[in-house]
Amino acid sequence: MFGHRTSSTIPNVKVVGIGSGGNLVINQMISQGIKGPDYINLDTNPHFLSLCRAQQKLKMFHGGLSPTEISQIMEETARENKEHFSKMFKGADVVIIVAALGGNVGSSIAPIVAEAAMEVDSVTIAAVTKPLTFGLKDRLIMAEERVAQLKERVHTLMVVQNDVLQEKLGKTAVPADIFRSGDEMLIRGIQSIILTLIFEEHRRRKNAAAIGEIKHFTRNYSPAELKNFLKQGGTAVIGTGSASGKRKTLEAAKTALSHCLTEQQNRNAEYVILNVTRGKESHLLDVNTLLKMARRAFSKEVKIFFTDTILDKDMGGEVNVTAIAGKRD
Ligand SMILES: Nc1nc2c(ncn2[C@@H]2O[C@H](COP(=O)(O)OP(=O)(O)OP(=O)(O)O)[C@@H](O)[C@H]2O)c(=O)[nH]1
Ligand SMILES: [Mg+2]
Repeated sequence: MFGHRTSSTIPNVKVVGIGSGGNLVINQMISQGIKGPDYINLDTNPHFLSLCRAQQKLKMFHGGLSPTEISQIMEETARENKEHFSKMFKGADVVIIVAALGGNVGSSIAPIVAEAAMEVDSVTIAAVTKPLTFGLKDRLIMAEERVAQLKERVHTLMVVQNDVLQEKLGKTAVPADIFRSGDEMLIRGIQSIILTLIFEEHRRRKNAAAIGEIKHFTRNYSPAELKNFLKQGGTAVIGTGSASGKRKTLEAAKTALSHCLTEQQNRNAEYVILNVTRGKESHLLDVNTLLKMARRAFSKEVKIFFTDTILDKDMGGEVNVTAIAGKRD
C-alpha cells in the first residue's frame, strides 16, 4: 500500500522545518503534542537549532556572509549536502517540507531538500507561507520564484498567503497576528494530512490512543487513495474554522470551506481532506450534512476524505474544522 511497505505497516511521515518560520511551526506541532511523524529541524543558526525540539536536527553552515551572498552560497551548500537529505528521508513514505518563504534559509534550501525527497521516492509535499506584500516587494518576488521552483519539485504544493490572511483578519491585525494565523493554518493542514494518512492503520491496530481517537470515516475511505491524490502532482489550499455553541461543527466547516473558496483556482477541487477535531465532551452531529456542504462548495464528484478526531487535549466545547482542497494542475 505504501511504497515498499506492506499494508499492515503504518506509513512513515517525516516533517522537516527549514529556516526560522518553518522550524517554529515544527516546534509548535511538537508542543501541541501532534504525534505520528518524525520531526526534523534544519537551519544554519546553531543557537536557534539548540532551542528547537525535533528528535533530529541538521545544521548547515554559513557564516560571515553578506545578505546578497547568503542565498547563493546556501543553495550551493544545500546541493553539496543533498546526500545527507536523501539519507535523512530514506524509508519515508511521505515527506512534508515546511518553510516561511521570503527569507534566505528556507527559501534557498527548501527546493533542494524537495529534490532529495523526490529522489528517494517519497510522496513530497511542501507547506509554505508567502510573505506580506507591503513595503517588501523584493521579498515577495523572490518568494514567488521559490513557489514556482517548488511547484516543479514536489508532488503537492500548499501555499498559505499571508496577504489573504491579512485581509481576513482586518486592518487592526499586526504582522505577528498574521504570522501566528499562518502558522496555525500550516499546523492544522499538516495535522489533517497526518491524521488521515496514518490513523486508519493505528485504528486497525487498536493503538489509536497513541495519537488520539478516531471516530468516523466516510465510506470507501482509504489512506492509500489519499496518498495517490497527493502524489499525482498539484496544488492544494488549506482552510480552517473554529466554533463553539449550538451549530459549531457546521459553522466551523463553513468558515474552513469558504477560506478554500477564496482561492478561486480551487473551486474545481478533485479531492477534499476534511478533518474535525474536538474534545471528548463535544458530539459530532451530522456527518451527512457536513459532507453535503463540502460537495455543494466544490462539486458532487469531489472525493472527500473525512476524519473525525477526538483529541486528548482539552478543547472545551470548541470544534476545529480543517479543509484541504486539492487538484491536479
Ligand atoms: N509563518 C511565519 N512567517 C514568518 C514569521 N516571522 C517572519 N515570517 C515571514 O517569513 C519570512 C521568512 O522569514 P524567516 O523564516 O525568518 O526566513 P529564514 O528562512 O529563516 O531566512 P533568514 O532570512 O536567514 O531569516 C519573512 O519574510 C516573513 O514574511 C513567523 O513567525 N511565522
Ligand atoms: Mg530566519
